[in-house]
Amino acid sequence: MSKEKIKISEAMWDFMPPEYQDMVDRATYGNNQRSWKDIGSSKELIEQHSLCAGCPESIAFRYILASLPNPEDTVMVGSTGCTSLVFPHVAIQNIHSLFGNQNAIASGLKRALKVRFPDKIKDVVVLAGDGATVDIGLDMTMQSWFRGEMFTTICFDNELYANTGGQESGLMQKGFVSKMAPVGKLFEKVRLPEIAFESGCHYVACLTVSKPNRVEKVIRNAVLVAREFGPTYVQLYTPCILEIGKQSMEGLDEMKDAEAIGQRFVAKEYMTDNVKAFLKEQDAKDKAAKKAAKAAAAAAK
Ligand SMILES: Cc1ncc(C[n+]2csc(CCOP(=O)(O)OP(=O)(O)O)c2C)c(N)n1
Ligand code: SF4
Ligand SMILES: [Mg+2]
Repeated sequence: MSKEKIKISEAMWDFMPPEYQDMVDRATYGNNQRSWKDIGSSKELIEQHSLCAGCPESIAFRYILASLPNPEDTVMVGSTGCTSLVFPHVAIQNIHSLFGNQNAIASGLKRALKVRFPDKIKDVVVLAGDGATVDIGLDMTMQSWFRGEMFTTICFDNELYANTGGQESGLMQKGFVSKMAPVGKLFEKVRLPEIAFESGCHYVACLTVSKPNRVEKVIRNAVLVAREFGPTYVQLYTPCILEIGKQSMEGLDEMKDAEAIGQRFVAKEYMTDNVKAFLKEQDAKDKAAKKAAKAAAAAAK
């Protein structure tokens, strides 16, 4: 991984937008120690966002983009919904797919990248809403897991169709009444993390985005496991503050309430035994690399 692909030729430097120049100078491309802690001090891979003020999807995007192990060689696949408003602002290759088709597109893309670049690591990461993942796209989502496709699926679970005004989704909680679903949800929230694990995902995590350390860890785990073993799935609670009647500063409290013991977003992880051993090894390697980087920084002072 390096900054090679974003480098600007000297003759063109002055013509490039300042955001791009800033990215070449200060983005974390090429940094093996990249982390959510870089947010605020280096150039982020998300420029701005066009979501509602305070929407938890925006901070989720920041954490994910800061945690990807190999952003320069990652292609993200999005789908229609609030998430799709953000992709035009991110400095990562991405494809907008027809609503619900994201896992089918990602399957072909990952296979094509493997043929085209057999000696390189190319990560594919799907990021879509719950309506796209669980309702309209469920067939494509599950078939990609059954086939063992080697990419990560991330679902921004806000428990409804936010972008179209608040229709009911399979991930909506039982009894919830929204603007476009006035009768109230008649059945329990679909247990997609468990279904994902039973459908062939090698690593599954479900959590809120209230704790950046946790988000970073699961995203890194999911991408690394998808490279080596097969499909992985991460479900993140990113409440739609607009639809649940919260103020812009109330998203964090909403997530903390939802992850309390007994609530529907208590953090959980599922993985196979092989993956457990692999991640343990990976953790040891990461710790050693961090220690070496610290020692090198101290020696350079
Ligand atoms: C093929 C197709 N069907 C339906 C739609 C209409 N549509 C746009 S966004 C959306 C719901 C998105 O919900 P979700 O995936 O949960 O994302 P959110 O907006 O909640 O983040 C729907 C049904 C569409 N754009 N294309
Ligand atoms: S409608 Fe909801 S999910 Fe969409 S940007 Fe606004 S707060 Fe976020
Ligand atoms: Mg949604």
